[in-house]
Amino acid sequence: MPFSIPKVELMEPGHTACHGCGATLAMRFTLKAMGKNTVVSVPACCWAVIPGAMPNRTLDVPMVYTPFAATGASISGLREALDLQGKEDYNVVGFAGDGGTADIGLQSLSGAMERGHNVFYIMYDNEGYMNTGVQRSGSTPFGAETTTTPIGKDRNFKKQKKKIVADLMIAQKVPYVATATIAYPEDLIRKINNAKAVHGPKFIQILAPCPTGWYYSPEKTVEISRLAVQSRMFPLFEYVNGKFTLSKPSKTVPVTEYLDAQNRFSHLSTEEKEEIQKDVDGRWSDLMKMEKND
Ligand SMILES: Cc1ncc(C[n+]2csc(CCOP(=O)(O)OP(=O)(O)O)c2C)c(N)n1
Repeated sequence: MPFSIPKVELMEPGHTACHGCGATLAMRFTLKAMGKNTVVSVPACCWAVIPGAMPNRTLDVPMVYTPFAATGASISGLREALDLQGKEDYNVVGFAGDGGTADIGLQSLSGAMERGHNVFYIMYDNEGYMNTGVQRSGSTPFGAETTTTPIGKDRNFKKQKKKIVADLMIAQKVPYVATATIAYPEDLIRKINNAKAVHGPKFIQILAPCPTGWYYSPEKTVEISRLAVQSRMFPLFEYVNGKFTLSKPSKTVPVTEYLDAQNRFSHLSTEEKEEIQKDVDGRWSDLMKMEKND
């Protein structure tokens, strides 16, 4: 297969992200696929500080800072304003964290998708409120330690399961929905290109591992992102106008390989890890059924 990652760089060196930040790679690959005619709207999140302080900015495309809850509303307005100016060829991209998407921004996202604006909403999923100090979000998986689910003597890890926003978007029949991760940039870029071919709202959830909040060493970000897919903790799929396609990893590994690579899960017992494996297996068979039923 020919190398398909565009050479264009719309993210300059000099950003202020932590070493090994998966969200930084998510933005870099997203912009490579989007191209120069792109406007990005970013709410309060790590990406609100990663571009650097004024007058410096690491992005070579216009960027709007938007209130935490308002990414969906912001991209709706940007789209309509650009269309009125005859700039239909500009991509309007909301680029928000999982807290800003699964929790506080969910109604705004859902409204924008329902109104049918021709926009992209990218949720970079680092599974916690990382910018403010690693608090749990609705998208934090079962079993994770965060600063609001600290282990302590009560073993107070997150007891609820991950809220999967891509599933909510499919339930809402958004015309284009996909999951992706930074270990597979060609898959991510192909999905953005497929999304571009769909006129209407598009939602992509990108798993973006976070060494600071998942408690692992920064050089392991790509490896952990790959393990998320191979362990099926984070399945990759695409849903285009009602047609669902699931990517089957060429190599599969038990969830313990993914869990044991990060200290946020280091307190889990064998039984708790087995519970996670069972849950992952159940979801995988549900996704396989979804593909068959299409
Ligand atoms: C209304 C409102 N509440 C709280 C905050 C404080 N705040 C800023 S960023 C942030 C966390 C964002 O988490 P997430 O969306 O997951 O993105 P990440 O930081 O992980 O990149 C919070 C709570 C805010 N800016 N506005």
